[in-house]
Amino acid sequence: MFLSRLRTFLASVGLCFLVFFAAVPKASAANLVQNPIFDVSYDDWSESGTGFGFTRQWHPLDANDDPASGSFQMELEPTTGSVFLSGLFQSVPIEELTDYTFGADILMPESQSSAHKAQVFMTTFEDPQCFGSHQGLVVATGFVSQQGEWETVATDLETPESAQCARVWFRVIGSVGNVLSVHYDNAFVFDSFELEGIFRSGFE
Ligand SMILES: [Ca+2]
Repeated sequence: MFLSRLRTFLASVGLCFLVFFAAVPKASAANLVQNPIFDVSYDDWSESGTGFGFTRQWHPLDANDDPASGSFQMELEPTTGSVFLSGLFQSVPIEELTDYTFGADILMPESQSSAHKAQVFMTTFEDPQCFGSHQGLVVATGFVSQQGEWETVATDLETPESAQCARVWFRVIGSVGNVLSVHYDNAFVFDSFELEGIFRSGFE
């Protein structure tokens, strides 16, 4: 639960944080994702993918056990082999030649096939609205490795020249013979430099 750990860390260094930001007001890390915590819906996200018994819905289960918030759930029942399905995405404005840190909290409930996988990935576009073809760059987090508990997956994206927009995607890989059920919560895309600035400020 990357974001909750980040909040705890920031609370513990609150004084340094305030001093630092009084001096350098621009160094705040803003999550570029809209509706990242799925309080009541998955509004601001776009649906993708059909077939193989695929369904998607908002769900009251929350990564931070907050009764006032929930998560996004995807289910998949493959009928043949392994099925890759990217079921939800959001376009975010980004700058070229810049490092971003992205990811989400993912819950793979217990008693599922070990062949079932889930991750987050990003693609970049020259078009400012992410229209047209992406630039050929696909960067993915690792797959969740546990069942029955929320796990944060995250990695870095270095945007190519001319990139103006990026899409963050939720992807699952299901195996025939089992229903795959995955929850996503607390999605994030941060400018890596701004994020590191916050952590550096804690030690000054
Ligand atoms: Ca939530």
